[in-house]
Amino acid sequence: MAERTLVLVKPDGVQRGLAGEVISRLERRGLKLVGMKLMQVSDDLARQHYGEHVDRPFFGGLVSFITSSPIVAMVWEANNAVEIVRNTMGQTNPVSSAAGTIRGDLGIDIGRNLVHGSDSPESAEREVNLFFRPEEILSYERAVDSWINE
Ligand code: D4T
Repeated sequence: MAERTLVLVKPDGVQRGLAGEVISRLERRGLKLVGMKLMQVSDDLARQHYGEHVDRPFFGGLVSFITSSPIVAMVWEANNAVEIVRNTMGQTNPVSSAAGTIRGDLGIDIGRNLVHGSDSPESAEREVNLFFRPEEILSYERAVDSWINE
């Protein structure tokens, strides 16, 4: 099975009407969408998701931001999906994100960086399981696949 990764369009992305733009960029790159929902993140889920940052000074702001308004949670699939999504999103801080990336084209502030993508296959598995039940992730064939992957 191809690698899977979790992508979130954060509250700023949904509020700014950029969810479609994010989805479109990932679709055009060639990744396959296998799970998607609009959801309100609970305080509990936010704390689990950002658990590795619990001791950082920005943790409180991160949790209150991600729970402040709905997000779009997605699972995308491809060989090397984690790395491909990370480089499509650009550096964490939009100040340093290359033009042509989601953050480099659409953002200017690290606290409003529009999207999240898992940072390793291990994180991806943990995060996909946090946000999705197994039956919410679909398997299907795309007729175009042989034009995307050799
Ligand atoms: P996410 O998790 O949002 O995809 O971000 P990254 O994986 O690219 O980066 P991260 O885990 O280091 O940071 C998580 C989240 O915290 C915000 N943040 C980060 C912040 O507000 N101030 C900071 O100084 C840092 C390092 C942005 C992303």
